[in-house]
Amino acid sequence: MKTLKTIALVVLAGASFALSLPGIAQAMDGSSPGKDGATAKSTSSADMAEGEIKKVDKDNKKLTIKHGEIKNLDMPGMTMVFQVKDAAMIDSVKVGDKVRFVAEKGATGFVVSEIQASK
Ligand SMILES: [Cu+2]
Repeated sequence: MKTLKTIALVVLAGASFALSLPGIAQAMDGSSPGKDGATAKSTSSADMAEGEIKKVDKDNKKLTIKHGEIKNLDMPGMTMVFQVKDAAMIDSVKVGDKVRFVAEKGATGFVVSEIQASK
């Protein structure tokens, strides 16, 4: 009788251990949507072009940027001058900074509408 009780306990322990496995698997699955969400976020920042600040012309509110491909402008990588949409952008960068930015074609040339330091 005592032996039977011991066996029953071992079976119960085994069963609860087995039950905890799907629980762990579920917890791991549960973390996937969060990871996917992060991937989706980095996809949207992938729309930004990458570049390096070559020259800051504060007086004329212009930046010379050596940039990678700019998909929305169908432009390959090159070094060129951009105007900035907001004068404060001029103060937010310095020569040598690696940046990610969004450029638009304006009436008088290409304009940086968004810029951020890249990591
Ligand atoms: Cu260009």
